[in-house]
Amino acid sequence: MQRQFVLAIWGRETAFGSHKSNYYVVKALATQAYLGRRKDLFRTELLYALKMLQDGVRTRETMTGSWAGAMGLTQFMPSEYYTVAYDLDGDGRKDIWGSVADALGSAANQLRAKGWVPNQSWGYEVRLPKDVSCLLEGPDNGRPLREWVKLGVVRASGDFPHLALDQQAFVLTPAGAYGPAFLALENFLVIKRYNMSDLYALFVGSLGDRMAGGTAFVTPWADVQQLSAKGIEGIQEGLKGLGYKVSIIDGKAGMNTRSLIGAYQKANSLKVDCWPTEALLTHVRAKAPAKAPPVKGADAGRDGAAPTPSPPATRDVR
Ligand SMILES: [Ca+2]
Repeated sequence: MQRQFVLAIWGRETAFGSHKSNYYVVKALATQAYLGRRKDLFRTELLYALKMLQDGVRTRETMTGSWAGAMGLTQFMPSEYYTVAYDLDGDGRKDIWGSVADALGSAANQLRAKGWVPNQSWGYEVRLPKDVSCLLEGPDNGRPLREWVKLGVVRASGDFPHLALDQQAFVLTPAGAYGPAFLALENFLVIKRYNMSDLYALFVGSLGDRMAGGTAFVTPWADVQQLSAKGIEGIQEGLKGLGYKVSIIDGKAGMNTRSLIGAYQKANSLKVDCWPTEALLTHVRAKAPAKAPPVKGADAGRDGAAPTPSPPATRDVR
């Protein structure tokens, strides 16, 4: 795979090794396996972490990592150490903590295992024509890049590489109508499998491009207000109640949620910007079928509860 993207992952995960997280990984994973939202996943990782101690890969003192148990220069979970860590410097040890070659080789091996398409980019910044709006966002509306070109999509700077025209691409508008738009390719989804976040994949893809001599995004990000996770959950619940295909109610305005917001706005003759706002929440709530009144004592306070603070941005979910 192209070297600039693993370099970008190293930069994003640990600022090229300068950021050290010092949670004891066994304790961090045990906590997540007991209290976290994805207990099964973390229980498996806990067992792999214990195996690492048993196998002498790390000691009790050096078994440190993020709050979610990710370790080393490119932040690997314990199971990934056993499946995709790679001894690139050839000294007989897979040292993702102290060897830059091993850490970058391991990240490349991991991306390859997740389906990296050789010699393909992650995507391109584009300008969308009027009738290709944000509600066409996401892989479900994907089609070959040359068909997007026929619909009037142009690259923000320069032309698309000729070889890319046959590749499957989909629209990505991370800030709805209020920021740059992209045509994303399969490798965007591969980076997302490394860390399940659109903005993570965009960060890594764009940083890799810049390292390889590319330029900054042409379209600026507008200073848009972020609706709270609770508010986004309210919109997701409302849309689901109205029959929209909401894939998961998680309080995050991802591709699925943004495009459904666009569909809802279009159906209700609102301005189509695919962006969750307080006004939209009110609009959806007024339309959505009323919930049954709460039963006293049952699940008390769920709706009034303070939003759970987000954990620090680090790699745990894929
Ligand atoms: Ca090595």
